[in-house]
Amino acid sequence: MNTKGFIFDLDGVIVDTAKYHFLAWQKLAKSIGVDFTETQNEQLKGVSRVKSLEKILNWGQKTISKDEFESLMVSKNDDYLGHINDMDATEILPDVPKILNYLIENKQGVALGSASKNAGPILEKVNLLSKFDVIVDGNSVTKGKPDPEVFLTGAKLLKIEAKNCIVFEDAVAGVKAANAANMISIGIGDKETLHEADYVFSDFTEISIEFIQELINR
Ligand code: B16
Ligand code: MG
Repeated sequence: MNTKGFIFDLDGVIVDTAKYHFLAWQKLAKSIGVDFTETQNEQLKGVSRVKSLEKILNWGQKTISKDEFESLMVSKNDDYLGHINDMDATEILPDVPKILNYLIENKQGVALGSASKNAGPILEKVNLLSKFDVIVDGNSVTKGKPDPEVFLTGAKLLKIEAKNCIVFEDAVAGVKAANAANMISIGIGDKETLHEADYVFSDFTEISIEFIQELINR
């Protein structure tokens, strides 16, 4: 039997928390007199909290003290936590459970590969924690996406070679990380934005079970 490792990003792939990150960062940026667009926001997707704030400060050409930096990080996360507080299973993106269940029934490795330090609580809220053999999140890696560490750690914990792993990602940084790990990258979102991925689908409703089975058989 073929065993492949399927590694799922969280924000923007399993749940639409990418919109909450955007709202929280925009509010914070406004509070320090910085404005950024939805196109610029693509650069924040998949990127750690620290790196995201560094980018925003750079866009606004702002220099702040270390203490201020820390307190802005706390404000952003508090605001974000306010958004995710009431999340439940209704916020799981369409057809994600169908694909997860198919992989589990077919004894494939299933891992989470997220940059978020809030990944565990979010998976618990939407009742998906038990679907994953392995969780790798922002608390378990030192180098964020586009570095491949998060996905290579997932493969290692699944005990599956990187070349036998498939990554689902909505972020440019995440697709780059999957490619750098020598894994098959599947972009979830816009074809142009995610053009570096091996395959791109708008969402999981476009991914057939036949395609998943074909990935398993390779
Ligand atoms: P947190 P993913 C990423 O999660 C988000 O895409 C990114 O916008 C966020 O800054 C990062 O997690 C850190 O999240 O502030 O919750 O630790 O897409 O890799 O699942
Ligand atoms: Mg994401």
